[in-house]
Amino acid sequence: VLVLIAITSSCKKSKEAKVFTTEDITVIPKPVALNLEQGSFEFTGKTTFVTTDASQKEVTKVLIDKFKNAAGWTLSISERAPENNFIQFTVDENLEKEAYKLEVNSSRVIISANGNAGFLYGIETLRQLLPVSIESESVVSNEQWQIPNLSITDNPRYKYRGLMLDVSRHFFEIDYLKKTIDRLAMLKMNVLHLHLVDDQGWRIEIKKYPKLTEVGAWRVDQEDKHWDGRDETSPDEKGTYGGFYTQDQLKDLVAYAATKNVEIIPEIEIPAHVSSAIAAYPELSCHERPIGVPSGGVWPITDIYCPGKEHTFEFLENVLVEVMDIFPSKYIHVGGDEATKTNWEKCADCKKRMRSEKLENVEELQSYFIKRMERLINSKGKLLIGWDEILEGGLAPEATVMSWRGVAGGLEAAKQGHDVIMTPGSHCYFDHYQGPQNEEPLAWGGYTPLSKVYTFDPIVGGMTETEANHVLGGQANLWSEQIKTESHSEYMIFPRLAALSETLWSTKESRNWEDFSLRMTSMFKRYDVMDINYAKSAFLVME
Ligand code: TNX
Repeated sequence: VLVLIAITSSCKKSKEAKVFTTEDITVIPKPVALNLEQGSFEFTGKTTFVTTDASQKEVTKVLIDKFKNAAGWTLSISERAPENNFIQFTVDENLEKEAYKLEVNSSRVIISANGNAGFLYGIETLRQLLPVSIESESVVSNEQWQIPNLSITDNPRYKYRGLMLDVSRHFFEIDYLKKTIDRLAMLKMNVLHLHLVDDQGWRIEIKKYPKLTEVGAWRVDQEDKHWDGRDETSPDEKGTYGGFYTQDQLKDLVAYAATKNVEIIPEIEIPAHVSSAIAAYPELSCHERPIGVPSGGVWPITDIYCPGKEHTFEFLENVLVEVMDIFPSKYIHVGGDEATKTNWEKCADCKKRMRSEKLENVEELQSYFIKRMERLINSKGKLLIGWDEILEGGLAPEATVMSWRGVAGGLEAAKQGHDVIMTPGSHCYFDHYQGPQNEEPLAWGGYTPLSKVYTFDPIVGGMTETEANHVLGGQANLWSEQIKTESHSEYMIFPRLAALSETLWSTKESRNWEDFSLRMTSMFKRYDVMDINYAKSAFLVME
């Protein structure tokens, strides 16, 4: 009899609603407030999204596409709520821009938000509440598409939650950028910073200066020869490795990103890391020496833009006008890092400029350079971002500082009343190793495992409240000297981006490594189904 009871109860179980416990809720980043209730909601082929708004309909696509692939259903959208089994969108004007509320009971789900960003994040949370097989590209049979009854109130800790991709040192196709945007949205990250210019390649079409991409986007090989002492490619060597994005491709990418609440911030490096531009137009440097696009190149690279000549400013202004026309972001990043200024010291035009502008040294000359760029950027209603070197010689009045050499630059900028984005190498450099070096692919150096990223905090101890309010958020940087393929890029980004997203979204009080590690095991399964080449070495460093 006992055996019979056991058999009947286990048979029954498979048809019954799943019983959820808090351990089943593995959402990353962790929602701010969550109340688990009894019972569950089950998605079926009849589940309906209820909305009258066209842009909300766009947001539902994330789940509609998933169910189409994984369950073989075409879920419908309706303007009126059916009796039960629906997902309703409700506008709540009291919520902040990216905040959302989720109320799930057995008959319906209500997502409240004050705009598309919140609705999208509500949908992304639903996605992570569903079994990981929802990520499957082919129909999964015997899955129960249930989520627990619960209520969630959620909003971000920081408004800037970014990832930088260096598409210069190695070139990545638009489709990979779109895939990355989807994955950023899954983790409620909202900025993709594109490092479009560096010594090793100019990656954005500029109509007024076609040679930037005809010449500057191509180099002889894809190996990074950094640090090996080899001189630049000779100007007559024809490049075979490279690529660039057309303006139309970038506009399309920007529009795509907007549907995922991701802002694309372009970076056009000034005044250094620009051999690719000088290879195309040698007159932009002080001594006008012809150079080729280096694959890596000698260090330091001294061929940088000449601020002695008006022509340089004309060129950059024309470039930036085209750039600002493509990217609606209120920010334009102008680099500013690692400028070796020895040529400026020897240049008659630069000396003349320094005399006429009463500049004491080359740091002040760089500051003058950046300030001129800022005037143009501000005149178009936009704001300038630069790496923390832009502090040297005096900050441009409205500049936002991206602090990479630790947090000191960010701290100083906040003290001076400037906005700051924290990207310290110690926690945010995803070109670093993330596991034991002998088991990892070659990396740039450094050691930044998942557990270390998880301890990141953009607000530094000792900041006053006013200074802390200038900290917009943080960002991971993936420099790509060593990263030649998409799958390697994925490997460096995942799983570390998950840790970063939680440090930037969730409350400081909720941070808990053990709890995060447990939720990560479910995220790894999701990555498996999504076919993301994540670093398994993350397990090796878990305590
Ligand atoms: C420094 S971080 C750079 C990059 C390199 C990176 C390697 C920064 C603003 N500049 O050009 O790729 O180190 O980690």
